[in-house]
Amino acid sequence: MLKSTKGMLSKAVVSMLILSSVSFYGMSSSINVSAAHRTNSHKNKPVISNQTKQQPVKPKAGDVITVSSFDELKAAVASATSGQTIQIAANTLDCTSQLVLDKIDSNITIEAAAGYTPVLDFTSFRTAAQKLSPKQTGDGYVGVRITGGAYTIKGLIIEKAYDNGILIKPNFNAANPKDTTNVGKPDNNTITDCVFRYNGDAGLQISGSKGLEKAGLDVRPNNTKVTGCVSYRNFDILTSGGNADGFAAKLYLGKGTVFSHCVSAENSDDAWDSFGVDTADVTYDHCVAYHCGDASVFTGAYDKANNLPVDNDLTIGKCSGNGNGFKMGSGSSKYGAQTSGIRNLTDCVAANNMSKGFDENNGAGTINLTNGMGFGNVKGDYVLDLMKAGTFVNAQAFKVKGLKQPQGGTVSIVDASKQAAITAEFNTAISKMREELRENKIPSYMNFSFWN
Ligand SMILES: [Ca+2]
Ligand SMILES: [Ca+2]
Ligand SMILES: [Ca+2]
Repeated sequence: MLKSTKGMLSKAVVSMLILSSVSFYGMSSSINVSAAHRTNSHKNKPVISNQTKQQPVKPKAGDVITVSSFDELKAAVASATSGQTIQIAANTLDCTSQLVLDKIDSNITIEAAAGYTPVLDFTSFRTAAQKLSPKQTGDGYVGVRITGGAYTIKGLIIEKAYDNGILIKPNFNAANPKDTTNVGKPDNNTITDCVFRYNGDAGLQISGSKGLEKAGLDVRPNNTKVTGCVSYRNFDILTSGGNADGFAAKLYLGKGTVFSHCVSAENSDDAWDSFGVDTADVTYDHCVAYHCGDASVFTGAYDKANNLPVDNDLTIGKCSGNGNGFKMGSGSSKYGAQTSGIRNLTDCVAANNMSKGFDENNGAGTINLTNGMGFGNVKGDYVLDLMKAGTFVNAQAFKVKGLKQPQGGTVSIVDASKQAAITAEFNTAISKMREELRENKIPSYMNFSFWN
């Protein structure tokens, strides 16, 4: 972040009077503490006025810290230690700056408190950032920035950041490229049951750093597990929609990236994008890539034409993104050699994307697929001719047009008599998800019956 942004934002934060309660629940003892304090005197951590002992309580491992404002969340994130859980007991947090999670092997959980679905709304941060940098976003403007490891984030809606909703990526010190003191170690992070929407770049991005690579430092994010997440209507308006994927596990990715039960829908660019990931493997289990890259979504015309309620949260603008579903790699480029890792897909659907459904994007490597369904993808449901089929079972498409099978693998065409029922079951699931999202609920997992 630019220094001037920091100053300006912290002034806004400092001017707020926080009246709220912070509670620490110990494993064996339970201490409820009320705090009514001004953040200007205790900017970095919530000071606990303990009702029984008059000393601040230092939470022990295993404690749950409950917060109900963005300032409290930031303070708790700064003070939390291994084994602690931070619970958010609020349905909306007004996020005035970036949330940085930078502890190495943190073993810290940030989650919704029971009965809440917290929306981390980054509008305030975005508005300030737009004033400072109206033509360009960047890592400093991401909503949640994870350079640390072993964080678990669960049950949150992360929206309206100027750049990514969440970015998992090491730090690079451009002034001193060999400096390793603050690079971070973005391994073993777990993102569960979260929603990313209306952000100005990919909803969730997981990347290494070009600068670190050039400096010969191998710090690529390993073992990111993403489960039950929905990423939709993200749109990088400043770059005409060409970058905002739902899930971008791309550019110098490490090992062990797994997406399970995730849906990527109506993003300006691709549903999933693994451009420039070298030999890294990526797994997609029960994932749905739906209707990405459609410019009419971002004018509002699509909703109008389909009798959907007006989406007042949408970023409106001119979009010319790519619109692939599962974009699994890339050819050789300035970001490295042609991708050559393994892609594992189980029970995955790519539907109604404006470009290709299952797409190698000039990448190679092995594809293991069990149960794939592709339909309505404008430039072909499967375009995989440079990939080798490992296990390749029950890959289905609605039409032959544009189809390119992997080497040694066969895609079958769904009988015309069965296509309407598959479409109907799928559309019902999408409608249900839209309804849940409108009500600020974390959508239920999709499970389809049409594989056989
Ligand atoms: Ca970005
Ligand atoms: Ca693109
Ligand atoms: Ca992309």
